[in-house]
Amino acid sequence: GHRPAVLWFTGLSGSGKSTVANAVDKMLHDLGCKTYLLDGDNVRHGLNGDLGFSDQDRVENIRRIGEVSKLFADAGLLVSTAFISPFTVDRELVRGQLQAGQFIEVFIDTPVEICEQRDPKGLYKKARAGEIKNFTGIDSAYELPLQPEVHVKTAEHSIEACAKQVVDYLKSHGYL
Ligand code: GGZ
Repeated sequence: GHRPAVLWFTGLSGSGKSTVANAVDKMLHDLGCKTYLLDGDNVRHGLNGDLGFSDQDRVENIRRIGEVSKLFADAGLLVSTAFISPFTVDRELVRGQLQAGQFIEVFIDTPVEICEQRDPKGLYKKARAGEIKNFTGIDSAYELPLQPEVHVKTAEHSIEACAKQVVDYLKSHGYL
């Protein structure tokens, strides 16, 4: 068995949030946990298909994801979410919606220079060219998590090691 919780991955585009979150979700599944992963693929196209990337829309994006995460946590699952979630106040609102200890902030701390070098979807290039406005890390803010429960550095460790770091946190804090 396991205790329910929300693993809230936050970090820049290209930081490796989704990749690490997917690896964590698979490890937890393989350990026999009931899990669910929320990411851009299953949320921004559906539930939040009406939202863009203005500050206001990002706030609403995170608010809805927080509410959905809470429903899954109430159902007893270990939820992983992978969204930039650039604003501290919005992340803290989600923390406040959940029961004590159910919000685990996982900071995917990859320097913007490295995210821009990786540029897996060519979005930084477009942002630099002015073809995308309000791009996080270029012309829209990313507020650093000050006291994340888990601080992950993808530029220094393998995906496997980063995922294991998160799972080890869950083990050492009695979630697993
Ligand atoms: C940041 C953007 C933008 C802008 C499109 N700024 O690397 P990706 O492509 O797959 O991940 C990014 C994703 C960010 O969506 P989130 O829902 O995580 O953002 S937030 O939490 O801030 O609401 C990127 C793509 O969408 N994308 N335009 N302007 N990322």
